[in-house]
Amino acid sequence: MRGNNSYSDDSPIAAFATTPGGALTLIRCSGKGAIEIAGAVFSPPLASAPANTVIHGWIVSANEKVDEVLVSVFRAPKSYTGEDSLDISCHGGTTAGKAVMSALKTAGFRDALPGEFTFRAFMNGKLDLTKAESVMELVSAKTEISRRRAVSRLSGSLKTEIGEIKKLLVQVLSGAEIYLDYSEDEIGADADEDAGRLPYRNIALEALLRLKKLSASWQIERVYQEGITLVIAGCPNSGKSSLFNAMLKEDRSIVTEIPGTTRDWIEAWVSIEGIPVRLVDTAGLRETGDSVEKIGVERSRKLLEESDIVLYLIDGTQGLTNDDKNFTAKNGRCIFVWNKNDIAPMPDSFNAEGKIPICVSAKTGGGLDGLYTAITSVILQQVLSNNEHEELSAGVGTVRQKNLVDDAICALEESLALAEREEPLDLIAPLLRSAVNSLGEITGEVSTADVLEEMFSRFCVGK
Ligand SMILES: Nc1nc2c(ncn2[C@@H]2O[C@H](COP(=O)(O)OP(=O)(O)OP(=O)(O)O)[C@@H](O)[C@H]2O)c(=O)[nH]1
Ligand SMILES: [Mg+2]
Repeated sequence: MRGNNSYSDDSPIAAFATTPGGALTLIRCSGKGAIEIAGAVFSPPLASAPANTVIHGWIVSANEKVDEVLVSVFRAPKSYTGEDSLDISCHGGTTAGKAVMSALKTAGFRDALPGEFTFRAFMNGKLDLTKAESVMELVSAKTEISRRRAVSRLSGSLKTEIGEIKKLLVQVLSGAEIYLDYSEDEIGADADEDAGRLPYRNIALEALLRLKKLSASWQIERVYQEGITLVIAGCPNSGKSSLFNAMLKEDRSIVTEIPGTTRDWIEAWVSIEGIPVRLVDTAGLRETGDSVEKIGVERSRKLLEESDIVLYLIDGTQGLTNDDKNFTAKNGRCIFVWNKNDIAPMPDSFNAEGKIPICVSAKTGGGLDGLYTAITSVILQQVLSNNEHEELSAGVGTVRQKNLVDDAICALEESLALAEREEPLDLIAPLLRSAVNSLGEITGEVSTADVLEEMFSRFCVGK
């Protein structure tokens, strides 16, 4: 429950579907009596408007014209929510939409809660939970690949995979239950050869394998959804801000020949081969008496601790300094970069901590492609056991889905272990049922009100 409103009613709701200020403002309305209620503040009459039509008219409140609008009318069950719904297209700017919304609320609509339209679509069987969650993923996708992965789930790839695995488990479960309901004599010659342990054990193993693949997919999905933090570090003047700007393709960070230019860190999101990367430029690492710079260096060190990957810049004109050599932070996650290669090419036999740096020129952009390849390969090495981009296939898209897949894996592994020890089937069957239920929760066939409310409350209003 939120205030007096709850997700689980069908009262008429309204919300802005666009951010006020653009050329048009779109207001979505849905719920019981939505068309009649909107009709009370609309001219001409709306009540008899056929489904899937667009009606031109005016929002009228207290006998005063509020705005000239287009209203798209959808009738239950053929709408996004499955309820009677309207999309009201108002004039843009900041005032027209607000005035229309105020008229709608006077007529009887209440503000929609976050994700309430999609919640209703789910409750009315319009989409399963994996699709509902992918709607949110799609809205917050940071790169083209993130978007494509979300769309794959929206079009049902995860739902299909979960459905198929669930079918396998149900087969194993019903096999076990038959043995519970009838004695072995009654089942007789048709008995599975594995009857002493677990009927359909091979099918259970196949389900387990597919579940493990799904669980592992979260690591890569998370990278594409949430991105990674890449911190550029190095001595003052090594060219960190220049590299930051070059990767961003924008003059965002101040560059000068004076060491100690960057004091406070600065960040921006970039896409590197489709992976969302939070790029952070930091103050050059050095001992300093300047109190402002000192705070900057402290912040740099803290950011280094939080980073997923460090790009450590070596100033080509200086070579490897003692400060560079003293740099110990997380070398495992550190990519060494030789900068200023345009004026100071890297000597042939050079290495830093046994690693050959990537040569770039932040000034000319030379070598950046090689740097992107190195970054991508480190990211993928961190999240994948092999070094290849996984094919775009069904993967889990949220922590909730991943946890439920893991619950199913645990229950299934335990049931297989019990079967191995020839424990009775009446101990094994409940575990199999629990695995089936976990999969049902992923798609929403089995769900509780509080889980649903928690999930949809993370959506934006109007979705
Ligand atoms: N020739 C050449 N000069 C570069 C290159 N990268 C940076 N510089 C120059 O090096 C100087 C320092 O560059 P910055 O990007 O400000 O270096 P920084 O590491 O951010 O320095 P601090 O913020 O002081 O720690 C500037 O004069 C840049 O123009 C490069 O690839 N080639
Ligand atoms: Mg700088």
